[in-house]
Amino acid sequence: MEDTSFAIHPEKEKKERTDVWHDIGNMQTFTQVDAVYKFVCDNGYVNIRFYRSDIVRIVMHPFYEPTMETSFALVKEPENVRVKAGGKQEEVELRSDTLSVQIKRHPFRIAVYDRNGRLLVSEGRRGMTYTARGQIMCVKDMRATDHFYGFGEKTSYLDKRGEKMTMWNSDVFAPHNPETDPLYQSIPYFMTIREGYAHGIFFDNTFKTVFDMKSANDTYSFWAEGGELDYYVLAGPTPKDVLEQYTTLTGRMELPPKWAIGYHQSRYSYQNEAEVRDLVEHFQRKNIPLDAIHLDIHHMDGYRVFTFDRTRFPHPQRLLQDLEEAGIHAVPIVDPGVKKDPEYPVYQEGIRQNCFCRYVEGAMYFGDVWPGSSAFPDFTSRSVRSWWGEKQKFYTDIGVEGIWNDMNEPAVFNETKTMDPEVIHDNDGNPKTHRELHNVYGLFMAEATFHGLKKHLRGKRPFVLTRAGYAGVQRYAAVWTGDNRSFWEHLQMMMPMCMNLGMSGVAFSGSDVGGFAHDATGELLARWTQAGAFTPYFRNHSNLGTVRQEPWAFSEEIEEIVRKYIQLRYKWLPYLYTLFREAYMTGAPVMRPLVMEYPNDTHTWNLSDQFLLGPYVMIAPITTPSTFHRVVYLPEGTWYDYWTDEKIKGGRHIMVEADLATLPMFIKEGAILPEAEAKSSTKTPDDAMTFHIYPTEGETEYAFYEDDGATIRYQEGHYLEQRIRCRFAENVVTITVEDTVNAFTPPWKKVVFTLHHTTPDMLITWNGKRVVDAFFDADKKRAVFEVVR
Ligand code: MIG
Repeated sequence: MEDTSFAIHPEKEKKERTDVWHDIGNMQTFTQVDAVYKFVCDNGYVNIRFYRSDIVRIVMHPFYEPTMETSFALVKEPENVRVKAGGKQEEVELRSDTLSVQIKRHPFRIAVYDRNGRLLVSEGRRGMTYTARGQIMCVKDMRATDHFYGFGEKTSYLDKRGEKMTMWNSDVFAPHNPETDPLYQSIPYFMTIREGYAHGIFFDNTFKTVFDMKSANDTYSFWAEGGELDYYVLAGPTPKDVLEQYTTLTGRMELPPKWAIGYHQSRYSYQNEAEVRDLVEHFQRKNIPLDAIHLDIHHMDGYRVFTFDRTRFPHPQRLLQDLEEAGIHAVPIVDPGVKKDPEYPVYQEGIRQNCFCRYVEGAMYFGDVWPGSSAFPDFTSRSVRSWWGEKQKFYTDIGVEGIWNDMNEPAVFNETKTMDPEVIHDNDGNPKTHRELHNVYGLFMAEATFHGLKKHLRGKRPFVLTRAGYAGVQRYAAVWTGDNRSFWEHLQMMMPMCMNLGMSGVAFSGSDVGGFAHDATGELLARWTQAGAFTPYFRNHSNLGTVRQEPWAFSEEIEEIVRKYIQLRYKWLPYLYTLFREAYMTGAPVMRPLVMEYPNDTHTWNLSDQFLLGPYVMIAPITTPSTFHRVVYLPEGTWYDYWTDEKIKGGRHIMVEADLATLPMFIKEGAILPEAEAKSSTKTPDDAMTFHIYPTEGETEYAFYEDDGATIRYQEGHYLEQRIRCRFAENVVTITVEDTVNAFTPPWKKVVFTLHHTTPDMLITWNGKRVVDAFFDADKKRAVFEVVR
């Protein structure tokens, strides 16, 4: 070699650092082309475009004008926004009705203010930068009062100030620690809460990205390995506004079928038909509600997707029918890997129709997963997604309505844990490497599954559960937090994880109740079921080789407690369902950190061990062993202990006693809460609806939502919406119920009102009529009366 030119290989010289960060430099020109404001700088090109008056998009590329392409996350086209552009000597201002973008010329730096002149984001010594290798980074000023939320699925505490987080979808079986990062989902988005006001940034870049809210005292940054520096500033000013803005860009969930928000039982794996039937028999005999049983990978023939192992599951259709009669849905797992097997029709078809990922030169990509060497559908291509969608028919034909997508990071058994970054994705004729599209693989797979199911369910709502995803995943699937362990620490951690998923647009999330890996104990299962009963997604799941974790697996005492809380879940379904409707309409999460409702309250900023359901219900689980008390923070206002109705003044921390059978729960004054009866599954119609009212001086109201819980007819207006009002003044309680939308007739006719904290001398009226037959429970200080709808 030394005899050839190799001896003077240029790389031999390469001792200089390649990662020098170049500043974008000064603004040279500024032009407007239609609604896009274009800036040419010394070292880069920037386009700015308003999507709405409260959403502005900023895109930079160091070497050429930005393409203004968006990722698959975006569902929103820019609106016509009235913008005033003004150029002064030192800076350019772009002003909508809501935002003012102020751009300094020397050097090019961007600041965004809201309509009240409040500074949202700004750049100082550094702003937009890049390296010769095509990495890009944006550095923004950070205030001492900034707190950060969102970032999708991250371990550790609620407030991400002081954290540095990477987005690179990863299958992590090793214990999830506070430092374990990244996990399965990549949602490159966050919300800043500063002095009670919120704004957001969505960095729509599908390469590996890093958010650094840690390394500097007065700046934070977001970085990507490649692509364009493409981000949206969301104006807020409340946390709910930011979620409305973010989900305007990335979409909202559709309403799940009601069965999907019931209780799910899973294990890796229920191995055969007899085991599944035995499970059903146990749930029925023990009077424990159940809506879904998951079929993990053992249901397949040699882990070939869209097959059944006919020894273990000889009559899947009959099994599914029997489950259906018992009110139970089966949810089979479907992984992306398709076994390389010339006699396997799905593989044959995929090959013949060119559905699998390849290298740019044409060679197939194979990776090892459960079935051995496997090919991976290229979900970035529309035709492959519709092929995969058609495959769902294998399941829908026998009555399946929900699918569980696992391993879709994609996980591959090799050193890097995933697909070769050099694999090329067709991306509908706009080819890109896996390095660029890795983080969206799971999102595309969920899309294919969701739309395939939806098509074949002909008007019924599908349920999809996904492990991996990107921004926008909420449009297609619920997310569970993957392979946690039966550790108390993981019960603790699931709260901030799910709350931050909720702050990231994913309203439908949950953790494996009881813990996946490691052995659960009865006490852990009891406490986790208490908390899990109030997470949006509620599934007990455990790993191969761990102790059994079904509700009855430990002792009668534990079974009793677990039953009580699963039943409680069913009583609370109408309230939860109304919150899911809110998520569908506005993007607001079901499970909320306190900071969402009380952003001004310093105690809430990093409060990670209690959460709210909507604005009125506080859940404060016990998350340590042999512990029968805890401190609970109650924000300002008056609260009631859910179990005793004791009235408690808020704005302080309180000490609460809670034996193993008690989950501390508190209701805020002014709440109106619907409650159903416990039942064996959501298949059983409600014959009564109870409304609990916690009166407050003056007036309070609640918008109750109900529909058929199964079809998509609600999207054409077939639902019931009731406005329930309660006015309370000088011992007179005035309740009015008004159907604001009456296009669905619920099965229940009987309506029960329970007024908390009343006295016998109170005068009650309902829809203008004096209620004379209210029953007064002196012990509980409750007045109860019944009417017919
Ligand atoms: O790596 O299908 O997170 O819920 O039971 C194991 C078997 C593959 C990982 C999932 C887990 C599931 C398991 N899967």
